[in-house]
Amino acid sequence: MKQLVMSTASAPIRSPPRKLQEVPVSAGCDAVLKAVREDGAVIIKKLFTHDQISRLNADVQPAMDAMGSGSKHAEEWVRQFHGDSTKRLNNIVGISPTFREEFLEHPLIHAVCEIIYLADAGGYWMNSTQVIDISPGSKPQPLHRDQWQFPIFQLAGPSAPEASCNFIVALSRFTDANGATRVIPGSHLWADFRNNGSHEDTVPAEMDVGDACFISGKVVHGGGSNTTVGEMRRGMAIVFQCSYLTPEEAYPFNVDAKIARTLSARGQRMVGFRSQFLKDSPGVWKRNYGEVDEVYC
Ligand code: AKG
Repeated sequence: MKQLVMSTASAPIRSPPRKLQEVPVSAGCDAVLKAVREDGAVIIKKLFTHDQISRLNADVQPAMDAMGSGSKHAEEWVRQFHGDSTKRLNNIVGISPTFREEFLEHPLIHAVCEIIYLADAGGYWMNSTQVIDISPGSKPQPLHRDQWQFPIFQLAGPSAPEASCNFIVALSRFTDANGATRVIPGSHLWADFRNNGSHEDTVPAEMDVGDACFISGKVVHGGGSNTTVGEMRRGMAIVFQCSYLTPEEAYPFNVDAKIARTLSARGQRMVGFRSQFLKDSPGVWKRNYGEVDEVYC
């Protein structure tokens, strides 16, 4: 078993690059993890084919069409985070057969997650999957680190285990102008994670359809502003986390058990239809001290 490779405690200090590194999907997980260890983010070229992306887009389109833009949340900062004219669709597992059968089973995604989480935490599951449409005229999303959902990790500094990681897949082209995700390379190494830097420090994750920007939960990033007149930017965030942390999406309440039964055992574990057996522990997310799969799967 390889040791945790996201740890950055002894990484040499280098000046932040003005462009994210790109690796072909064929380079494999060592190349992905090397780049993310250096910069906190990396673009994986052609993680998915155009055919896979167009089938996924077709699966989610009716739900995206039925959905209004912006947040109904009372608090202003949450509305800003959501984006006034941004659409955010969850439950892609329940909605899209293409996601369930192909995206959720991608070998490189699991190879990367296994290295990050197995030696360290003993297990991982999905935090959320969200299709995000950023409309023309949208302002930039406030900069943040994904691990801010788990405040103790914000206090634990750059060499702490990786709470979460995110594959942001380009379901349309991502350009500087249409709202490509903005990242501050190197910000996963900053000593003080209360500092989210500024938009001037960011670089756009420009991508072709099917590429993915893989980011550490420690790196500062956010959706970009869409300054185009008529070009929608569509991305999908697929977020994983160690399985001792509570996911954002309450999958077992969203995904029908009939659909869950069609998933692989690993797919079921990703969405809470199986128990989570962590390192050096009798496990969590159980029923009668046993596996939940006896009931659901
Ligand atoms: C978030 O919603 O937390 C994001 O970081 C979204 C990034 C994007 O839409 O490019």
